[in-house]
This record gives sequence, C-alpha cells and structure tokens, in this order.
Amino acid sequence: MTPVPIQAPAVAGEALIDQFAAMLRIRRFEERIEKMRHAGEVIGSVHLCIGQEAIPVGARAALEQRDAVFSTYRGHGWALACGVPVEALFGELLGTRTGVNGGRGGSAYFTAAQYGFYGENSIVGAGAPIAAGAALAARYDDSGAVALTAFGEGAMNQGSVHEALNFAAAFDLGVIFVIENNRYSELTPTKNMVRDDELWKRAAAYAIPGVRVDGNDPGAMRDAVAEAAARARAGEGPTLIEAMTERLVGHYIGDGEAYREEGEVAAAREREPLVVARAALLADGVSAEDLDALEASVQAEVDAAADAALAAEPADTTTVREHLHA
Ligand SMILES: Cc1ncc(C[n+]2csc(CCOP(=O)(O)OP(=O)(O)O)c2C)c(N)n1
Repeated sequence: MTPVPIQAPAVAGEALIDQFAAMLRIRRFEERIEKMRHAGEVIGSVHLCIGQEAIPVGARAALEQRDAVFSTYRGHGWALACGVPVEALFGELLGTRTGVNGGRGGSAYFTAAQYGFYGENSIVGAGAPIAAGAALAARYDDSGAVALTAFGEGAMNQGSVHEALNFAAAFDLGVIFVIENNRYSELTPTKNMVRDDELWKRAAAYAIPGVRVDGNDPGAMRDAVAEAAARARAGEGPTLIEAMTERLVGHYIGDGEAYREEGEVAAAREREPLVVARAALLADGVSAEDLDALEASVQAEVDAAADAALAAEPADTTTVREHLHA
C-alpha cells in the first residue's frame, strides 16, 4: 500500500451526497450536544469530533454489518456512522431510559453492539487490544468479520497500542488500526511529542502496510479502509491507516484552547470536510437549492430527535443493578 496524497474528494455523485448527509448529521448532532452541555442538560465531560466526521463516515462505508468498530471517548461520530439512531444517542447523553444504553453509558462510555459499535473507551489506547481480541474471536468463529479500532495520534505512544499492533501483526489478525490525527493530544501539539510525526511509517516496524490519507475526505477514507478490510478478510493481517484531520473545537467542551496559534481554526474551517464536500457537489452539478434542502432536512431530523429525547423519562434507578457483570 503506497501513501495516498492529500487530494480532492475521491467520490462524486450519489456516494458523496450520502456521505455529505451522514457527516452533516454528525455535525448537527454534536452542535446540539454542545448547547445541551452548556445548558446543563448533558452532564459530565464531552469530547466532540467536529471537523473529524469524514473519518468514521468514510471508514464505515467500507465495512460490513458483521464487522466490529471500537472508538475513543470522541466516538459520537463513529456510533452514528454505524447506524445508532440519533434519538437513542441524544437519549444516552441526556441520561434517559430511551438512550441506547438506557442512559447509563453517557457520552464517553456507551456501546451499541447491535449496530456493530463495540463501544467507546476513555482510557487512551485501550480500544486497540480489545479490537485485536475481537479479530482473534472472529477467526475462531470463522465469521469473516474484521475489527476496526480508531484512536488519536497521542495513543500511538501508548504501550497498549504497540502491543495490539504487534500481536495483530504476528498472528495475521484482521484489525484495521485507524489513527485520527488531529495534530493535538489533549492540549499538546503532536510535533512536540515525537521525533517523526509521520506515524503511518511505524507500520514498517510491525511489517504491516501503513498509509497516510486525507482524513477530511470520506472517499479517501473509504478506499483505504476497503483495501485494508479486503486484506484482513483474506487472512493477510492488519493495516495501519493514519487519517489527517483537524479538530475545529476544543479537546473537551469548555477547553479554552489557549494552545492554538492565531487564525489556526479559521484556516482549518476553510478545508474542513463539510466545506470541501459541499464545494465538490456544487462542482459536480448538484444545485445549491438541493444542498440547502438537504441541510434543512438533516437539521429538522436532528431537532426532532433532540426534542423527543428531551421529553423522555430519566434513567430508571430501580434497574441500576441490571447489566452489571462482576
Ligand atoms: C491511559 C490514559 N492516559 C491519559 C489520559 C488522559 N487523556 C485523555 S485524552 C488524552 C489525549 C489523547 O490524545 P489523542 O490520542 O491524540 O486523542 P484526541 O483526544 O486528540 O482525539 C489524554 C492524555 C487517559 N484518558 N488515559
């Protein structure tokens, strides 16, 4: 696998419209969550993926229903891309009994295995070994499923990720390791933390394919994941994909972002996935009116889901001991 240069969206027409709508749904969901957090309706720490939506949307388009996805605390986009209903996700973050985990998981810990979303994880790098285990289980089950684990570039310096990469490589496990490289680990620029910030090159140390892609382009993501999934299903082992992107908001809601350079976010907003996809669709001949109508319909869908979740009953305290395993 050779590195894919940063380029214009690799998909056009219907596929890009679908991906544009899927990215928009994630964006509008998270914008509403941000408001709910400030209003005190959502409590606890919330990490948004605003600006990074093309990675889950593109990646999920290349996977099958039987496959397993593992994300980090910045995982709302992965869950929605896997098909978790918007209302059930709002409910989960609002702590209602209509939430996908009955309101017990919250922003950073929910899971939805029925959609192939095997959960978030707030321990940096912890999803990678679990995904390797899922891929090992898929081998024993002969299910043909692959496991995708997404994590930030900071997690690439965690021992757990190294162990998972080595284990998956040594046993030819069907794991797709996706680095969501938003250039910051919490509040620290990546370039201050590593000697070589081309993290895809580390694949060579495990003798597996590695590639760096434009993580703001859902088509490039889809193509890279499709290639990795085909290799995984053929028993040829894991792939490391470094998806370059930019987080347009704070690390968490409330982050003052004093570590940013002046004008940095404004520049990033000019090349973010929704802006690029909309421009590509217009260039493809899709009318501005049609795109505006699509945006309005996604907004209406998200607003209706939010209203329904806000009206739902809070989590049932009498069932607090259910689903506990010790
Ligand atoms: C094992 C562990 N160490 C430290 C933390 C605190 N922490 C939370 S997020 C974060 C930064 C992770 O950065 P990165 O992996 O690049 O992901 P991003 O947040 O940028 O998506 C850290 C250090 C943690 N949650 N888990």
